[in-house]
Amino acid sequence: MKLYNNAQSRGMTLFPLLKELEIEDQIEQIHILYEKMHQAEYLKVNPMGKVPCLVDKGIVISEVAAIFTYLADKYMEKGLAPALDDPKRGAYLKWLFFCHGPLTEYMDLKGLGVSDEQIEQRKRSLTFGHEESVLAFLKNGMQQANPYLLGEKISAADLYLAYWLVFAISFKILPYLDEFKPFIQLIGSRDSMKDVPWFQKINA
Ligand SMILES: N[C@@H](CCC(=O)N[C@@H](CS)C(=O)NCC(=O)O)C(=O)O
Repeated sequence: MKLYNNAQSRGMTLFPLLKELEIEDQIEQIHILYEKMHQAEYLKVNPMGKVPCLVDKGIVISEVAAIFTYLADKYMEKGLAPALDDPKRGAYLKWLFFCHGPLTEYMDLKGLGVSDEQIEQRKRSLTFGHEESVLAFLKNGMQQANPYLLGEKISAADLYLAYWLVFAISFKILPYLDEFKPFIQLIGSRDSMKDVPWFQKINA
């Protein structure tokens, strides 16, 4: 497999997953400079001109959540994805796609400094609705985590959510609420997360 990526991109969310799946040695990492992403050579791989992008035997998978889902399913025996007939599969997909859609849209708009008034005016068409819904959804999920989102076993959704949470908290896009702490500390204590700088930053 080839993973087209850039160390300053959201593609870094995938590294803990590769470590947990123990497949780092099966993936050729291809570093793409931002200046090259919209040039013909890379557009042939991903016409969106974006990273990350995974290519597995000619199958092209762009979009971080799709890559999480694809890899966790491909290596299902590693236990990071519930089986297709496992009732936990619904919550698993919900969390992966909540992170990919509403949470990242919210983070992008907050990071750009879009005002609360503008968000309020567009709340019906924004995928996250409004800020209180995002915070309430996250708090509720964290409170119900036992200790992971799906219960006793960690999943790829925990890795993806924890990465985005610590990133957003580090950049003061989200507050570091008490409700988040047990979950963040639990995921942050894993070997696969030790190179993720945002964990150290929020605890500094
Ligand atoms: N929806 C895509 C977004 C990917 C994305 O926006 N990647 C950025 C880096 S974080 C990128 O490649 N930017 C290059 C560009 O737009 O020129 C995903 O989640 O995978």
